[in-house]
Amino acid sequence: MPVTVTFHDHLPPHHAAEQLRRDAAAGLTSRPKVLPPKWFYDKTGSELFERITTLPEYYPTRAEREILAERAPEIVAATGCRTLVELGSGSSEKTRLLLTALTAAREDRGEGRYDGAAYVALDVSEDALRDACQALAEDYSGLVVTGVCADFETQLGTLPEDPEGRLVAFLGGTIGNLDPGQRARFFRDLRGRLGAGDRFLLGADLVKSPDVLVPAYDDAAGVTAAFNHNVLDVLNNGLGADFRHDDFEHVAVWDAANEWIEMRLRAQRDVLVGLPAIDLVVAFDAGEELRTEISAKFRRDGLAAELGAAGFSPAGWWTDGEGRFSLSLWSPAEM
Ligand code: AVJ
Repeated sequence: MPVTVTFHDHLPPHHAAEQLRRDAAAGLTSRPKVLPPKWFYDKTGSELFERITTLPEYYPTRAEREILAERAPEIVAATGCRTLVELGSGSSEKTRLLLTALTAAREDRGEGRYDGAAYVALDVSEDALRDACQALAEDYSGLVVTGVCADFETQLGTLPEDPEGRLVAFLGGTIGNLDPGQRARFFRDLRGRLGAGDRFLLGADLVKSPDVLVPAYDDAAGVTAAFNHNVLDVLNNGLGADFRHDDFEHVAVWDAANEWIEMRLRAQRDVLVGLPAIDLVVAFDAGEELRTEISAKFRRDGLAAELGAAGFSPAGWWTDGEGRFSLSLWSPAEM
């Protein structure tokens, strides 16, 4: 069987560079100072994140993998979909558990293992997208693989349709990086683009004791601290800035009112930083913090309320054995 990979690039030229300029200019002049977490993931940051997923303290990846390893066939059977769409080209391992289940389910129904079965990955990073799609196409020969280079917060309309149903998966707990307003907009936008036969599979980390949560974001080996500090290199490399790692301390705090973890970089002394590419000089007072990430944790009823408000009905709920992480399935509600 030939390897079939198609790419569509929907990002305007210089999209990332322009967004970085905009996010840095707005976030570093606001009070408190903030940066969106998407800037963690340059090459070094993506490698550091892969190391985080293997740390003893960082349970979400293992918990989600456990659910998929045990339940992928059941989850996929509950959907009947022909196409797997992944928002974020993700860890290929989890994708494989779903794809293997999806193609096997079609074979069980007498539809031919790969007849029309398709995988679509949507990601802003073209490199990550190409690597993920190529590897999958080689291992699932005959599967139709499409890479869509686009931003899931604004460009969901670029996803190809499938009259036989798309299972749109948003895994890894990345939904927790969006604040409640961003989540509401994303869920509503996605709902508006789904047909009656489409389903939404969401991986969301669950509220638990801060004694477990905080170490997951402040590990003993310091890998998460290095991941957090790396965003300063992204600003240095992208904007010609002169941030120094040792001027800032990694901080992870549990915000009990909002039920999210915040990662911050705290200035160790008064610091002046130049960002020539945006013609900006930023002053940090000693102790002042830059918020680099929120990672929200969820409850079943809260998720049902958020998705219900966006026009989804619950169609399945699975957790790992210790109840740490959830996978939930949602259908477009009759409207
Ligand atoms: C990839 C967004 C799910 O929030 O847990 C890991 C990123 N940040 N350690 C998360 C992250 C700090 C991660 N997500």
